Amino acid sequence: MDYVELSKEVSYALRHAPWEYELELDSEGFAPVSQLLAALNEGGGYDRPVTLADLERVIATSEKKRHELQGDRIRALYGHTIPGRISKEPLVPPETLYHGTPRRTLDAILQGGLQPMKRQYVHLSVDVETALRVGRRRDAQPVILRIAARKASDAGVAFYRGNDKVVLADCVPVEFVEKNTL
Ligand code: HQG
Repeated sequence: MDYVELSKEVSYALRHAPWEYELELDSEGFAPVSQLLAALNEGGGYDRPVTLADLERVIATSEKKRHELQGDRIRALYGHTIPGRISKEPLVPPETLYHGTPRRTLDAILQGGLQPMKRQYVHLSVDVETALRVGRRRDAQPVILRIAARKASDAGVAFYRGNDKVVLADCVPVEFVEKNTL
């Protein structure tokens, strides 16, 4: 079983295209595990039928906690692009969060603040290392932005729980964004 491939397909189904898998997500983004397994196995892309134990293994061994099993349901914890916003648990953020982005987007962000772009929420990192990893997906030398998260929260910007490394937010106005100088 190719667990990286399985993780990618589960993310694709739960974040971007549940309709391709005949999944109906509830308001928190959960789908029945049985429906997901049926759809994955109908696709036939794996060397044997995918089981619940395989999904558990993907979650347990992945370097990022992207998915969550709860009883007989499963969801993606962040990253959604589907229309209709998945509701997330609000939180009061720490003083500072970080965002890694390619150098080429810096000017646009310093003009318009952090926008969710194609996703439902802005994705922020709890530490510089995580932000670097996010930024390096698109640029070998990404810019790390420091977000005055608690100030933004006090000013009314909503923040939500993603996973232990990722905090979600609505748009972050530019006054709370600064280039990190570590
Ligand atoms: C940028 C991955 C222009 C933003 C990662 C980013 C993360 C702007 C890009 C998660 C902008 C959107 C999400 C503005 C923001 N003008 N560009 N005003 N505001 N941007 O992929 O945060 O491995 O949607 O800086 O690790 O890069 O898939 O967001 O560069 O946790 O689990 O627009 O996805 O996780 O890109 O990544 P994305 P992201 P997984």
